[in-house]
Amino acid sequence: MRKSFPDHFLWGASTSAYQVEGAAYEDGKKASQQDIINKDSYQTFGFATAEVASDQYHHFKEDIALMKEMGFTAYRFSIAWSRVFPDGVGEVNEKGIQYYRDLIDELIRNGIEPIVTLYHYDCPWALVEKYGGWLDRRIVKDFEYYARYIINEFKDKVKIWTTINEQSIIVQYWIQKCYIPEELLDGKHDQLRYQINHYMNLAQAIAVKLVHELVPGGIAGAPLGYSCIYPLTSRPEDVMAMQNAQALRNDYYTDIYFKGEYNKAAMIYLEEHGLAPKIEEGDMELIRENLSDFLAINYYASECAKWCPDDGTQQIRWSGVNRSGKKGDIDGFETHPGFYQMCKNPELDTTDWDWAIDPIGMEYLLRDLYNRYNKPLMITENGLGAYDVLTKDGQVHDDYRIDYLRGHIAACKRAIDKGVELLAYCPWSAVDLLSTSNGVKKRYGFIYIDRTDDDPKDCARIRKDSFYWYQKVISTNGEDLT
Ligand code: BGP
Repeated sequence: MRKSFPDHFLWGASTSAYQVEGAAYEDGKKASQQDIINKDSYQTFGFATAEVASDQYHHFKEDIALMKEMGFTAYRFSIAWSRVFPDGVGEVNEKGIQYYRDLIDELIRNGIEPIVTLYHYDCPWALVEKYGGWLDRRIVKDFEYYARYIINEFKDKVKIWTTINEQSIIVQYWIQKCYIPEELLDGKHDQLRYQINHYMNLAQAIAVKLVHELVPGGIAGAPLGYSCIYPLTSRPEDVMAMQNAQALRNDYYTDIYFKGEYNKAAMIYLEEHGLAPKIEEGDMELIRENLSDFLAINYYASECAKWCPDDGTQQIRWSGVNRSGKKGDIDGFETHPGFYQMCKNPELDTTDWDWAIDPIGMEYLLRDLYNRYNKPLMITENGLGAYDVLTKDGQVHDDYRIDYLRGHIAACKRAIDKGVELLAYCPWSAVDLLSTSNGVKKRYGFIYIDRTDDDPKDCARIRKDSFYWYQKVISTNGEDLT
């Protein structure tokens, strides 16, 4: 029986294009919806824009050298659609695609396996202006055009493809992840959350199909935002609420990827509440014929659910966000009366942004997913968002991050010991980057980027304590976590 990480286990970290690259309007790149969304959150909350981010566009060789120094054998990153096709479709931007050729070649030269994500929240703005982006079914065809080009371009160099990032999170937090016009934000339009997700299911199935057709030995799967869900108490009502939450928040996605069908309990709930997506003839066949090879899991925190009666006192609401970074400032919990309500887990400590810290949750979900679908798993995100302090002598003592990662890597190891097939551990994030909803002061990286929300400074790279710790973890293939 295996009692350690397999020899070929992939160790690395993750980022996404708009959160790390910067150069938002350079060398022919045009805006993505994230350039617009982040410009707005700069004005509203003072969070950094995506214009410079961590400036990886100009620092990628330095970043890859640091990754190599840490011992990475994999790097998961995404391709910015509007860097390659500034208008979403049509003419390729030669300088844009050249950036990714250079990035991938540099990774391979350094013995680091590129794990590419095709789409990470950054729809070309030109498509939003043309027809509303993901609000319109025409995007599926345009995504296919883009994905075919990228997969074909890198078919000999990239073997592991992740498709559309975190469909589950896009449904929950759609305004941070998709540009949604003001007039659609009044609750009457919530069905569109699931409609967008249905279009993404079609696009993701097409991406899997293209990888299977074009990439010799290639494998494809979705990177899903996934949290295990506990019942608040052992009262049977809370346990049923947990099962309902599991159906709508998790199985609704994984059943599509691995069974090619929508989870029944979740779909019945959506139909009863006018939220179900419109499905056209042929859609389910496309999905069924193109199942995923693996699941890429983005896990940060576990969740907790309790019973919520449908007695007219509460209405449907979506997940809350903590924008301030002060514990307890989360502005509410997802509620579906008669189905479930999410709540704080009194057993767990949280980050400053109210994300429950729970390494055992990682072990639980790995074992649960593997038992139910029997498919290989990867961790493509996991990490601690925290305020880091750069000392006067240029160091970052992030022992809290080391504690967090140590606990989660140990949990991966226990899951492997119980027979789970885990292929990779790529936490968030390689370098500090722009958070999706909290600017750059919420940091995740092994490498500190010297900038603030207001001032991009020179984005100098500084190794944190966690950098040296992770280096040791990798060099011992996960044996030494001290
Ligand atoms: C995931 C996203 C990432 C990343 C991470 C941390 O949902 O895939 O893009 O940002 O969460 O979240 P945040 O940036 O909001 O702290």
